[in-house]
Amino acid sequence: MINSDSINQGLVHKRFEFKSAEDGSVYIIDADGNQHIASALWLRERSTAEDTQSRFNHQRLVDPWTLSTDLALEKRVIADDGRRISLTFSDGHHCTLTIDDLRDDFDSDDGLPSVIGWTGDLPLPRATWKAISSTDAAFMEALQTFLRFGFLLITDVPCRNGMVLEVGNRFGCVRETNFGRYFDVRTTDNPNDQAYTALALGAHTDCNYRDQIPGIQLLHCLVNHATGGESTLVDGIAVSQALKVADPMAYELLTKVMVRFRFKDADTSFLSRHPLIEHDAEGVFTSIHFSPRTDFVPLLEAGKLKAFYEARRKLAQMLESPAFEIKFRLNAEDLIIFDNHRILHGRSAFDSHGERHLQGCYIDKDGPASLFRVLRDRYSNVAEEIEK
Ligand SMILES: O=C(O)CCC(=O)C(=O)O
Ligand SMILES: [Fe+2]
Repeated sequence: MINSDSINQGLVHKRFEFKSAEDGSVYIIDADGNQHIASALWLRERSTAEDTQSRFNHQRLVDPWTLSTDLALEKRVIADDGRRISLTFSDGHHCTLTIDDLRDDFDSDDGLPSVIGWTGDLPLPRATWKAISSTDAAFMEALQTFLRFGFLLITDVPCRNGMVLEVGNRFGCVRETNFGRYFDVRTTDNPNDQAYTALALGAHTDCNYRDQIPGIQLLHCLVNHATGGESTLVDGIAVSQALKVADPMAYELLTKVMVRFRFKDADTSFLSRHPLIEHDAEGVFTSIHFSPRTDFVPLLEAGKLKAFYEARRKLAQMLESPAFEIKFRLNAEDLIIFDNHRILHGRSAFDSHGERHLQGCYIDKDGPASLFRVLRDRYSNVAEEIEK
């Protein structure tokens, strides 16, 4: 990004458009009015000309690394509205780009609704299966809610065996795991996971012992006559952010120490290491991995180990605090879908004399985001009405 004073001094740009400076360079002015210089090679890579980009699949037909880094612009003509530019390059290539071809390059939300961190007072975001399964508009609204809050309660989901797969397939691709394509959550003899008991489960994320941790989980309630067994959800983004503010050193430790997670049964022996909180190079939250049933802290030097244990306790206390936790009862026909990299789930203990039966499955993390973009592009007039 360049200083906005350096070209077109004093102009306030509300629009996303092309501009060219007197020296012939091309600038892109983003929706916030920031001005970005665009090099010839950067523009050339994005050429949509038929010999460069397939019109069938939008994939490139040339290897962009073979283009010269000294490539220059011979000619540029910007349409009056600033939304289209004709370019001729020093290698003889010619193309026309519209500003929409570059929109993704300047969208920090990657075309998705902005994420909203939430605390314990959030009213449960909900939608009905009837609406979600019958109209694209209702489905898009449900996707939007899911992407913002990281979860959604879907009601009126018929209590059929395996129905959770139908809902999973609406939101993306079902991810089969060692628990099967879908699994029954009810008390069993010799449970290979504590989910299949009547014990309380504190806030946790599932399958941290996998290298590829399933991204999204669905739990569909078929029967709930149990006393107890209330469901809980906590937003890992809100809690991590609060911890970072309250105790930056604790937060830092939790993002650094690789914890070993383990799962074993007769046929399976998974082991994987993850920090409890992960963020990207810019410090933006990417995931949380927390399961006090399956984690093993490495034997660090004594002082660091104590500091880690204190940091972990702080995190755990926040995760179980009513300030952050939502508590509700899942009844028959209710289904919760949640981002297993962001939202922690749990349940209170229940009296195993009353039947409680859920069915669960996992789907890949990026399914809902992909579907949201497809629907946005298909009904772009609807998408524009959705406020960012
Ligand atoms: O019983 C529940 O409500 C949740 C069980 C659970 O944590 C799971 O199946 O992953
Ligand atoms: Fe779980």
